Amino acid sequence: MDRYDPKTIEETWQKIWQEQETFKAPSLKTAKDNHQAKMFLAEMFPYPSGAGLHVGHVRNFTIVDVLTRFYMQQEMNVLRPFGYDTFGLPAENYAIKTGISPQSATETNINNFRRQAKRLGLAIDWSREINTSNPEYYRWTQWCFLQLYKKGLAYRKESYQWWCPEDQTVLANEQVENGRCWRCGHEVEKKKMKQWFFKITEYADELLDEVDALDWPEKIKTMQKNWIGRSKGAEIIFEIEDKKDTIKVFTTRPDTIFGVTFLVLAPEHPLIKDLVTEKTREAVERYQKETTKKSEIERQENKEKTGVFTGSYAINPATGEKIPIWVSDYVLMGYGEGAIMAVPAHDDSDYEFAEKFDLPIKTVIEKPEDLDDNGHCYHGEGKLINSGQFDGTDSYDAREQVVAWLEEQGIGKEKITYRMRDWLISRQRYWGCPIPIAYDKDGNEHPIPEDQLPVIIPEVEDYKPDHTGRSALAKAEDWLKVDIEVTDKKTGEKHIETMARETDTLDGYACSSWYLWRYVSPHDDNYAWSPDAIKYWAPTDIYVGGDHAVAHLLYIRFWCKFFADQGLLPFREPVKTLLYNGYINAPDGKKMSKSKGNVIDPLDVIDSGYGADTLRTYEMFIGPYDQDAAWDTKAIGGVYRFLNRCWSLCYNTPVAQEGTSPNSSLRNKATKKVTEDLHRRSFNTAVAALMEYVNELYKSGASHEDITTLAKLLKPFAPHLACEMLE
Ligand code: ANZ
Repeated sequence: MDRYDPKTIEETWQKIWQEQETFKAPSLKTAKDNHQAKMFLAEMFPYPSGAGLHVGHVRNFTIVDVLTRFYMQQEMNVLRPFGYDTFGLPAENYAIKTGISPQSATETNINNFRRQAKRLGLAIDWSREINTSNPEYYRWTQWCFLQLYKKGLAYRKESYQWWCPEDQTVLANEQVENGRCWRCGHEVEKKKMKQWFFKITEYADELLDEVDALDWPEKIKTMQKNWIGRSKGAEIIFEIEDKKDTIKVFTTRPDTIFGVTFLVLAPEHPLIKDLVTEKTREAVERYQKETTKKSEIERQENKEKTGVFTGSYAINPATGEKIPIWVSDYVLMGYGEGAIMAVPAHDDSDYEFAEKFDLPIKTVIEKPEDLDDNGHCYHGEGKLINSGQFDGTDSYDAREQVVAWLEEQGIGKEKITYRMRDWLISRQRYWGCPIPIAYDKDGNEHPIPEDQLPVIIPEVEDYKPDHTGRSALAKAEDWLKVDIEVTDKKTGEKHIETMARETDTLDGYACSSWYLWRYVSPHDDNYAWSPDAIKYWAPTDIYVGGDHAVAHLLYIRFWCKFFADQGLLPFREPVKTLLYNGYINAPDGKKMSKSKGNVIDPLDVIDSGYGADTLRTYEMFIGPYDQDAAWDTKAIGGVYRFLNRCWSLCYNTPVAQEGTSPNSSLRNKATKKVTEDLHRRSFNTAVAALMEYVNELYKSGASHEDITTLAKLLKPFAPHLACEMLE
């Protein structure tokens, strides 16, 4: 061979790896007997879309691949599996449009993804491939649900869901575009429906407290903390003039109680209907209806405040003054108590609201004299003023004193509130994991017995949700009926009752909340994860992804803690080290997207003659892995020339005699640098060091040993070429 021909080399080696199962993890027995350290690596498994792989996948997969091959070279017991996250809307929408079942479209897409992943030369243990929409897998997702259900951590309650009155269907958040249905463009509404939730809030404190100790990027840790959002404050009860009802508010600033000049309720607050008067009812109801069209995000946006007066008054317990009760969408029902005490002198939102509706503003915290904030509203600390017996107290100390004083009167107490809500998991969708629950004729819930799992998704003709908002599963009449044994509470007698299945499916994030553990025993029929295998391989040592900072990465932590509490996992954190990779953008620095026509297709790059080794090495060379980088067509040519030089050095250059050049010190230098760089995951500098090494070898002449060293160091990045050189 006198020319570097990636196509032939890559085909040859991919075939050898496949035949020899080169990357199969050692069996538990072998692994335990050889006393080598274990290393469990994984990428965030992909959603196999019809569009196939993109360059972002390649970066993500190659990081894991380089580390996998590196740790194999370091003689560790390495587990590097692969899988597909296959439930979700795209396949369902495609089915609604074309009639092609999600089952069959998914299979086609997986086959395509697998073929593409193989063409990258990934060092994957293919015997461990998993697919979340395979009944062999989702049987255990349903089992996980039942474990949470048994402990009261999966429950149903009424909640609002987007609804398109034109299409008569429930919509997911991402199907609502600017307040309109993505399909027909009709304005959407919120509809109250009974939905399933996971009680993630039960673990809020632990999820928060254990973030700091994780070997995860700081920015992800901060995002998780903010998402959980623990706030220490107080719950204060306000009496309503001429009414028995009271209003409870949550505040982080009880020290400002003397400055409360009005109350504001969220438009969904259940008390509103009792507070309105004949004069205000119509305006209030109109306002409530308007609000249902807005998402929480829109409501929190900084825009002009809106609201209506209820017509009723509350009493400020500190001053005894009568204060008006208003309704506004800047107060959210799902946070705190869904009601606030407004302190316009010291809170920005309240200030804007008071200005707009001409409500009184009363200063109760003294602003430091030298403070030049130009603003109208001082949120800092200072001495209390206009606050009766608390005048002169430092605001920070006053928080506790005011709460103690209110507590004596039975109208206040300390309270911790979290921004994080319970995890809404119901989807009125066909293409998801069926929730293993049935309802008797009185509507009572019954879990499907574990020995009747999996609840398999039935085939249907039409994938559209039905007109009551239920998923297309509701149309599978035979499937809907299920016989379940029940025990009569009074007599203790057992009998079989025919019930109706739940037609909601689980949020796809439920399926990915435990897949890392399935990898240790992917085809086990007796366990979701085998106890021996989980003990040896888990937790995951290195997990690589570039998305899902607060959703998926919080959910796997929640499930891990839950299953640890059930004695089913011997660890409380699922991922030791998290690497969060940056995105690859188009050459102009913009996000790649089909509509902009700037997408680089990795297979095009490979097939243009560069080959997978060049693509892989280029994507590791493009910049630090955790930063975004722009595709550079010239630079990939440079990487190709570099691999060509490696090849020529091996095949076309007269081999130098060992000992005739200063090779051994060069060899040691290159080995040390590349190894250290890989240990600290500085992939781009490792490639740069290899380029430098090759330049040196061209000058000094390369011996067999030099070329062997070069090939070994090159192998994690350009494995096909390196294997060929080693041969
Ligand atoms: C009075 C007050 C005075 C407040 C002041 C702040 C400053 P964090 O820290 O985010 O937890 N609040 C409470 N419930 C709310 C809801 N459902 N929707 C919107 N706002 C709500 O914020 C807690 C503060 O946010 C609470 O303290 C309350 O306003 C507001 F000088 O009460 B505060």
